[in-house]
Amino acid sequence: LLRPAVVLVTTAIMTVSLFAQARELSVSTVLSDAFPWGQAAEKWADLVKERSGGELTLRVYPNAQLVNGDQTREFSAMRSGLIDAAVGSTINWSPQVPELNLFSLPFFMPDVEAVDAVTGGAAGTMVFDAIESRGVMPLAWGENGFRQLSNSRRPIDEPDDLEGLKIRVVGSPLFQDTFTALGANPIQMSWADTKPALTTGAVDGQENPLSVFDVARIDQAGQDHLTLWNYMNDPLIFAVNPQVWGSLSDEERTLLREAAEEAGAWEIAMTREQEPERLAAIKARGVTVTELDEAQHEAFVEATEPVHDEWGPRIGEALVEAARADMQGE
Ligand code: X2X
Repeated sequence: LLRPAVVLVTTAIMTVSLFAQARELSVSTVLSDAFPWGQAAEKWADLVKERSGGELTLRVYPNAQLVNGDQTREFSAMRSGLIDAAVGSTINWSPQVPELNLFSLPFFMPDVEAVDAVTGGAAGTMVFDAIESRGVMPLAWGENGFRQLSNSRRPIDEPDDLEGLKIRVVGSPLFQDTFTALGANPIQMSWADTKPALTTGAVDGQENPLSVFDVARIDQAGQDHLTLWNYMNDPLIFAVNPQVWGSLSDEERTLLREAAEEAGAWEIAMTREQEPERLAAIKARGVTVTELDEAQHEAFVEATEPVHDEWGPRIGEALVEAARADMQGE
């Protein structure tokens, strides 16, 4: 026999669970939590779980598995609701959001101060508005990092050294133009195919941040030469499908956004702090590291100027100008 008090309590619990159903959102990433990028998403998930008391949870799906490894379809999948949320790269989303090519303009943002000025400035707001206008709600910034060039053939310290080298690039048209301008032979492929292609020698080189080179052990694929040229920074963006966003309470939205901002700031700081030790580890494995002096740097800048002329209008001159002004502290 159930006593009335027990019945009341049972009913109350059922009512609470009916009205406050725990909700799980899928979060796509390209890299797993072996990398800072995946750790950013896991941090976001941890904070959301903790602060919502488990009522809202994020489940991270790494390796672009929700889009079968096709990372340049991640944005479309999030827009259509196939994916609820993502921590994604500006490069991978640039085919759908041309404004994101801003970050890929070669030698445009020289250092982390410039990156922070842009993401935290008027240009950053314009980029978030562009993402929203293209059907996804952006919440916060993270960072994959400055992308460096590696290859199996020779040290590279001038554009001529790239002549004829097959360089794997992400399937984003700007990269085709940049590496063509440098005299290389760019080959578009997904991240999933990259290490095998390097290992077999189907391609000679690739470009990725130090954390990716280090964790993925790109040196094991015969990539003996690494040039530190900081030619572009690859920010990450935490974002949510707009219907999902619209279905959340104000409280949940604040929670989700603040957790993304905190996870992003945490991951950006960590990524930057770890760079010196990663470089030391890469050198210790026998990779020759080439740094550019001013004249060598300038030669790369000049060789890639046509990319700016070509892409400025596609990105939007107003955005490019706003980014320049942000960097100059105007
Ligand atoms: O594919 C790449 O090079 C990676 C992992 O850096 C991105 O997803 C942009």
